[in-house]
Amino acid sequence: MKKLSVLVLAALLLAGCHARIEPFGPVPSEDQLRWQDMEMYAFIHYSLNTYTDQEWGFGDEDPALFNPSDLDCRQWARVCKQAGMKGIIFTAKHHCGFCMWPSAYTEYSVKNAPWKDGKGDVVRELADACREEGLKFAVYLSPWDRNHAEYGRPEYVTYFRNQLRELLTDYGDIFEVWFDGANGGDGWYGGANETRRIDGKTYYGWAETFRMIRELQPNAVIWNDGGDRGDLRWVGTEAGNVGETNWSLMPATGDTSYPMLHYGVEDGDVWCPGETNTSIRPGWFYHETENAHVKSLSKLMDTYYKSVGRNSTLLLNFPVAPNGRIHPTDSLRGIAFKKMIDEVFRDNLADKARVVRKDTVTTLVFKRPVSFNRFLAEEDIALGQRVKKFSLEAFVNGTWQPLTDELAEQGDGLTTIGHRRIICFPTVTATKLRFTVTDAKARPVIKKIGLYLAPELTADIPDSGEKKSSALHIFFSSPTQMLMDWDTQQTVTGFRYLPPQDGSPGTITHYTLWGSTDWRDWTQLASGEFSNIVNNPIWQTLTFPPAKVRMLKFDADRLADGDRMGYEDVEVVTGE
Ligand code: FUL
Repeated sequence: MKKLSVLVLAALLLAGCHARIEPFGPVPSEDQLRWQDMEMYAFIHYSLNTYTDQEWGFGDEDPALFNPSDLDCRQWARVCKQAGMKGIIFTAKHHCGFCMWPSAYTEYSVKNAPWKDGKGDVVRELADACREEGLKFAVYLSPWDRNHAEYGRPEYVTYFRNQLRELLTDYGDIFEVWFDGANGGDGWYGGANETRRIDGKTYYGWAETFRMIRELQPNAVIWNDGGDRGDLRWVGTEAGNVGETNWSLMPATGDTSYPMLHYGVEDGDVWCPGETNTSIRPGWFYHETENAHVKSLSKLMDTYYKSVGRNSTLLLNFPVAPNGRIHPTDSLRGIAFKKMIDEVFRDNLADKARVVRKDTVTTLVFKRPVSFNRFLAEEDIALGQRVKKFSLEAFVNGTWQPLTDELAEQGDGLTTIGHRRIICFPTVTATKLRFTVTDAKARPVIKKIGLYLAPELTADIPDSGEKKSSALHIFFSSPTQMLMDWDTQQTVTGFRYLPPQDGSPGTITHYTLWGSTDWRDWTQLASGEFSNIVNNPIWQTLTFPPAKVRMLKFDADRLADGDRMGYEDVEVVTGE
């Protein structure tokens, strides 16, 4: 049987080859299914806040502040695409009310900014750039508007719908409409400078607004945090994680508490999956002071496992800097993130196994011991979310060992699968893997099983070199390739390698060291042999002419033993 055999086989076996399977309970719409398959897409926060160093504008910020020197939506789209994002949701209007497109209904927009003499339209440029890069496009339109004089009165709701109509009519296909729930109260409100409270459930008349969206963009999904149930739900936090138990179901009506948002509701009566939104930096908008706090690769991977790996999508924010571009640190980190996801999931060991199935137990049997540390399962959610609990065991040296989720927070075993569930555990070497569905609402329909060996991801270590604020991040893109990157460009003059000191395998005897500023073009800095390293495993020092780099690639061209590079320590020598 060919490659896909194991997956299809598992699906058919679990599903029962002959019988047509009836859906169970609430199921996703076509649009929700298509949206879920996007898995990762980007948020872009950019507005007057970018120029006032704020997270929330008050509504009286001067449009004259909007004059980027180098605004380049194509750069945003290219970065997002290379970071594995399938679409972009743009803050067309944030709470300050400033419109990033020349709305016909207000003067508070790009048309009164110096940028392009008031003739510019950021929404248009981004929609076009997305289309060119093959990305989907979507809009964030803040219901709360701290600029508008009529906010809190019925007139504002008409204004809001008029704006929405412009966005849904003039910019092509929109895959998602995002209505933030924040309604902070005080604001400029046309000069009134007062506090206005509204009831987010009733004031905006959501049912009417939803009708309009369905009519103008019938394939868009609606994210609504403040009122009527949309097609998607917030997961109750902006930290970048959803509950490990994550049902894609919610009650059709009624209040929504944090546990419901975070874990879904097992017996909920509508399909309403979670979207995990978080920023690549601490804030949603760009702040220079956060340049050294862009999330590390290990933090981003943790976010991936706790969102996409928990039956959610990941909506990852990239702020735009005042010059009108995504900052290089954010873009490089985003690209490294995608490279690492590809690397982890490149080689599905389940393809090499014999699959044995009995009832709800699936065993993968290997001819010889294999090492792995990630398990993946996917339900065919078009037929409903069914699995409540499951277990994983590895057959190691003649005994079955339970595998537990090392990212677990709840501690009540392995729960729920849905669109995709990824379990992370320390590397085991085993001849069998046993996956048992121990509790389900209905007969499980598993459409994919995966088993992987993720490269080791070391912690981020502080760089002892010239730039105090710049941390060096080290990770592996393959068993024989180490990658290192910094937040800022460095001048590198040397590299040091200390082989394993405890006799473990992987000592590098032949190497090549490369430097780059963009992950694309690599310059060879050094190549050769570490002579006598096996008999005398001491620090090896490479020196070369000063090179300006942001990342290094260290290839183990030949190993003394083993098939994975080993090291006790490495050091980079920076400075002229
Ligand atoms: C929040 C907003 O208040 C933030 O400014 C940001 O837009 C975030 C995505 O949603 O509720």
